[in-house]
Amino acid sequence: MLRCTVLVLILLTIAKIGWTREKFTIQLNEGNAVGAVLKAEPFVKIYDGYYFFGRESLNWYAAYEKCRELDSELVTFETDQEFDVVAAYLMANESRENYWTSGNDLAQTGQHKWFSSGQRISTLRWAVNQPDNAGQREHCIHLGYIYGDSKKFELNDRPCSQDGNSLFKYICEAPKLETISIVVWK
Ligand SMILES: [Ca+2]
Ligand SMILES: [Ca+2]
Repeated sequence: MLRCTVLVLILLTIAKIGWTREKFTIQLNEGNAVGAVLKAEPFVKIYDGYYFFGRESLNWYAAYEKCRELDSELVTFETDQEFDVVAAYLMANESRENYWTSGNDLAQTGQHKWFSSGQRISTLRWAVNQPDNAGQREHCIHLGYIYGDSKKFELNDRPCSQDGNSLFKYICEAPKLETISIVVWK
């Protein structure tokens, strides 16, 4: 009799679980999927990224620290399209300054990677003959008008620190946005 009662209870429990539907569902989407109003300051929206243009001239490490203070990192150009839209923004604002990116080959000379992602740098935006690791001491990557006759922004490697001619402005990039949607039965 006891065994029979337990069996009935188990069957009832299974049946109850089977009837219970989830009360809510959580869904993650890339970007601002619902067009929410965002307060992005001090970051500026350019295409689908958010950037901050630091105005102090710093070595690469100090620039990285400044970005971390904003919960961001030095800019990483995952695509040349991203490089182009940021460069176009700077040109539209008539800037010909130098700006640090997250790129470097500090871990292994000649293996240039984006520090924020660890991904290899594959770009067609290097200036002619760069990166050249001039003087065997250029391990951090910036964008700027590299040569006297340069007509556009390009990438170059320069000493990360301990060089008075490598104190540059910097671009921080905010983390990618995600939208969390919670759908509730009511
Ligand atoms: Ca990026
Ligand atoms: Ca160089």
